Amino acid sequence: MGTVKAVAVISSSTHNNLKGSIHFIQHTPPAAPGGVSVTHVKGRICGLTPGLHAFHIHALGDTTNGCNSTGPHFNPLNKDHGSPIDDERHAGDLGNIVAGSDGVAEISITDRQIPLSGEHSILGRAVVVHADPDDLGRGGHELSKTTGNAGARVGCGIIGLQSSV
Ligand SMILES: [Cu+2]
Ligand SMILES: [Zn+2]
Repeated sequence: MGTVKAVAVISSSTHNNLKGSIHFIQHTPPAAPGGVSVTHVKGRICGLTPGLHAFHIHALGDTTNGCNSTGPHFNPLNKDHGSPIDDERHAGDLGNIVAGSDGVAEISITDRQIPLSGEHSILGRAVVVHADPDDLGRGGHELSKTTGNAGARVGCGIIGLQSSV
């Protein structure tokens, strides 16, 4: 039993006002291989355009070329892109967040495919927020099944371990 906490500080190399922080909390790591752990994702991002923005875990914690070097969606099970409630989804597919007219998105997500420990841990990977909505694999665009056709990566942050105290 225990708690693992992580945080990602979101910044942007293209949008000066875009910033935020995202907290990850996993209670009770899985007892056995294949055990399901639930991760709570909470935070806020400011400086977005109002409306829906795709929100993903990308595979790499590499921002040497801004958010563009964070690799593809985290996809340890080799699936197609989808919505968080689909069986066919990337582990990193967290759907859309919504920014109000003030440009602020409040985020509160619970997900079972983004553990902070074990083989498929998201520690050291990146959270990415996009310019456009995620079509959740249903848009019929050539990119729907890989990226949700979500457009530019406007902000990102690397998921780092935080004190659990
Ligand atoms: Cu993405
Ligand atoms: Zn995806």
